[in-house]
Amino acid sequence: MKPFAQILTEQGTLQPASVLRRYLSQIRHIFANQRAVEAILKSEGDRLVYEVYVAEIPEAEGHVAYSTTIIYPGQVGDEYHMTKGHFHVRRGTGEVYFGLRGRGLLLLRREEGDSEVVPLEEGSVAYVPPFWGHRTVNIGQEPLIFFAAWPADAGHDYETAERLGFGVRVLHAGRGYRLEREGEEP
Ligand code: PAN
Ligand code: ZN
Repeated sequence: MKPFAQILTEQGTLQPASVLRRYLSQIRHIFANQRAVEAILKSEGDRLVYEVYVAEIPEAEGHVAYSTTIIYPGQVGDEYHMTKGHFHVRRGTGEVYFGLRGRGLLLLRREEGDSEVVPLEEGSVAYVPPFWGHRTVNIGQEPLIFFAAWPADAGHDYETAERLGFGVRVLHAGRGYRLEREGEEP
């Protein structure tokens, strides 16, 4: 592979890149309020929750993979739009997130059970240490756009994240947000 440079646009897209689009109908089970999911699907048809532009980097040892993610603003019931979230298959691999636009939170958890929440917003850098599963939430009113870079052979394990959850849910409340511990739904 030869060195190269590429454009990261104002809108947060990378070219060339493969694009993954996550619609509500495909990721409906990540949200707590299934009645709200049904209501949206019924009234709007479907909804684009987020998209990921993944640079074309070989998934091989030594390479550094990177992407941009755009999470569109919105809620499902009271819960803010968010990514599916995952652990890396190779658990001992970390990741760096760099906020390009908007306001968000990064939810992190370890399989042992502890969880953390850190801000991710324009101009901020968040570090995902090895062994921490991670999910991103848009708590603002504009798209949350961030750049991420990770060891290209890390792999993505969505199943464990789905089974364990992230310990907290991020809900709209008044003019801000509130964190609800999972399992404490009213
Ligand atoms: C990111 C994420 C991206 C989308 O590039 O893959 O934000 O989130 P999900 O993969 O959980 O749908 C990353 O963490 N890569 O390792
Ligand atoms: Zn990751």
